[in-house]
Amino acid sequence: MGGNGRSSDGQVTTGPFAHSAGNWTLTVRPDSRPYLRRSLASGIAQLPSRSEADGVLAIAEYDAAPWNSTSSGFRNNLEGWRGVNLHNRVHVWVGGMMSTGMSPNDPVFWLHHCFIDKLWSEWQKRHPSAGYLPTTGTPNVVDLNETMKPWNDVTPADMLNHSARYTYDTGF
Ligand SMILES: [Cu+2]
Repeated sequence: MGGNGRSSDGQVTTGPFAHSAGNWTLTVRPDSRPYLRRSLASGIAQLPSRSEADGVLAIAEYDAAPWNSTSSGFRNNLEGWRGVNLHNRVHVWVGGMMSTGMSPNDPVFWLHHCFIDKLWSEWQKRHPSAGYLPTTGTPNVVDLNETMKPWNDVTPADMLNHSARYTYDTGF
């Protein structure tokens, strides 16, 4: 993954994504700077802990009204808008591009999001009788059988069982 960004400009100068070594020129970027930037542990000191992740996995309900960033439930606690802050905190901890809308420029983004998806898979196994919410009739929210933008041919229900496409070694 390479290292931290240097203090002067946040540029990652080590590893396979070091632009200064001729690698990883950013083509979709917010400004003229073509290099990957990080600032590890400067925005927040600590990454989430295992016990914090376990606490979120223990939440039995997937989501709740009003279905936004104030909602209780697993989704919002996993995303990090409330509670111990799992997903969002990792973006802030890595810093640089990861704390912006350009976060997919950092290969760490893909590992991070894959791990969030793994936590979702673990949550499904821990709560087999729970499921995606809301199920139906919720204005301005994607219900279980409504299509998701931008694809318009995939619903949350289509994505609940991912095992035909991939699996995780979830350990239980
Ligand atoms: Cu993210």
